[in-house]
Amino acid sequence: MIDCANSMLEVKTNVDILLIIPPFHIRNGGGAFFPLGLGYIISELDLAGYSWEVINCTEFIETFFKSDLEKLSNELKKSLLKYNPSVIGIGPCITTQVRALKIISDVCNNLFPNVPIFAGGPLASIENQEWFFHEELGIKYIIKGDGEKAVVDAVQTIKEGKKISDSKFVSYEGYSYVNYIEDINNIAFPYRSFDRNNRFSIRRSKGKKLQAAMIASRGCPYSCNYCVSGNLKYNNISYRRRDIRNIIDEMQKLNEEFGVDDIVFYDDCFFYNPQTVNIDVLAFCKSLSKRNIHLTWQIEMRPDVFCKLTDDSIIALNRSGCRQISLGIEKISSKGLSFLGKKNCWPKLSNQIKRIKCFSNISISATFILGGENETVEDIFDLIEQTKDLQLDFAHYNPLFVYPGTPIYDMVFENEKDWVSYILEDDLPWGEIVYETAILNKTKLLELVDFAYQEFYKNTPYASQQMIVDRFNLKE
Ligand code: B12
Ligand code: SF4
Repeated sequence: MIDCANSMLEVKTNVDILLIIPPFHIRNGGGAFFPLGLGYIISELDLAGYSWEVINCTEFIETFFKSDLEKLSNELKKSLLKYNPSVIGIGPCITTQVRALKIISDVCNNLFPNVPIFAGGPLASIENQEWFFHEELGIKYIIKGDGEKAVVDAVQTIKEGKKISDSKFVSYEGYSYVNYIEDINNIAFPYRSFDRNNRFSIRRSKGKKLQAAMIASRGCPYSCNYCVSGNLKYNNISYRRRDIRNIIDEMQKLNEEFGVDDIVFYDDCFFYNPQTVNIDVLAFCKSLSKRNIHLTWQIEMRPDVFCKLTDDSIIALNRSGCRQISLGIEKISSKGLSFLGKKNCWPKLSNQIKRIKCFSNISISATFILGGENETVEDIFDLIEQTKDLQLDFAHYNPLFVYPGTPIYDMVFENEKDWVSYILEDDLPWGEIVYETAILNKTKLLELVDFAYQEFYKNTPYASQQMIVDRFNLKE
């Protein structure tokens, strides 16, 4: 009996590619769903007829505390031993995952010394950060930029018995290739499963509603000083948008085939152009209304674009199911905004929010950044007071974080490698680099973030809701 059980355990599944999703350190306001980028890659693998399996490390741990990292190592080993992969792909990788990525790469390199391993995602696509994968993680190959065609080609190359470096889409020391799909309408929709409880690309069940995430564009045409998205340029082009028809086809498919009735668009800029925003909004809403699909949706918008919305556009958005607009306001003072590389449209913004609340059901949420060059505690108190007057439904506060690949990184660090030792030596496990000054250090900024949440939510109807209390760490 025992022998039989052991031999059954030893049966391994052959798979063309094993995909490993690195975990997050979940902190207040955070969460994780199946990454769309990987969903896109899986669809292309399916079309090409390659087999794949996913090990989703967000299912093993939710923090990067030492005990959780040990658990990650153990659980990953157990899962990996079930497979016999031809190639391993790790990603999407982002900077905050350094601690977890070190463990994942160690475990993979030890268990599969002869299997080609590559990594991809935003961190792999940042210029001058290849060294992190090669030197810190011992991963020889990375896929920069759009992964769909590159991953398929890499698998095909291996299956043909060649070396992974024979694929021109894969970068390694001494060779760099940035993948870029010019027409993103030609990419298959991301893989989703029909099962309501399945983890594939369904964001969450919201009461009776089933919520999924979508992305209608790639990148951002702006380049704010603190943000990676706008500074990731593939072939010098930073923004591509799907056609309206293609976007609505995916919405319809989600609604009709999967029963999704609420969509969160994770685009950096869904409507990005202040000059044409009303034409763009009306065209999108008209096409959506014509399809007669009954779902609600939410988008993110830049405040300068939002301020240009006319009454007609607001009515059209409301009628076609837009239930929330999330604004990246970040700061209110001109000094603070100019440090972040953003425009000030403050006086118009507060009127526009009031106008929208007056004659639509659209909720408005906004993000704010605390900290920055010469910012004082008084500046932050002012910001918090002003955010309370804005009639926002939700507010999110974060300290200013420093990411490699951004102008603010170059102001803070001398060397493109310094961020890794900072993160590994930091007393907090979350993998973030807080922008500190002589006036506002990390501890003070984090205290102020907590204070901002307390202040904003204390007089709102949400203050008594357990989910909000837990999520924003509110004191009851
Ligand atoms: C949705 C999203 C989230 C979701 C999480 C998604 C999830 N999986 O659970 C949430 C809201 C939780 C989130 C959180 C965070 N996020 Co985020 N997020 C995004 C966002 C807006 C969209 C991602 C997406 O779907 N893109 C669309 C797909 C198609 O693109 P993609 O992911 O890049 O995938 C392509 C390639 O990268 C590649 N690829 C992807 N995966 C893989 C894997 C392999 C093996 C290969 C080869 C290739 C490959 O191929 C894909 C298809 O072409 C991006 C911005 C952006 N525009 O991408 C930021 C972004 C990824 N996030 C970022 C950050 C910084 C964070 C946070 C740290 C923010 C914060 N300070 O709280 C947190 C981290 C979470 C935590 N708890 O600590 C940064 C990452 C930058 C970096 N330095 O690495 C980005 C780029 C935003 C930015 N403006 O700078 N995020
Ligand atoms: S903050 Fe927003 S607008 Fe600015 S570069 Fe990033 S995604 Fe674009």
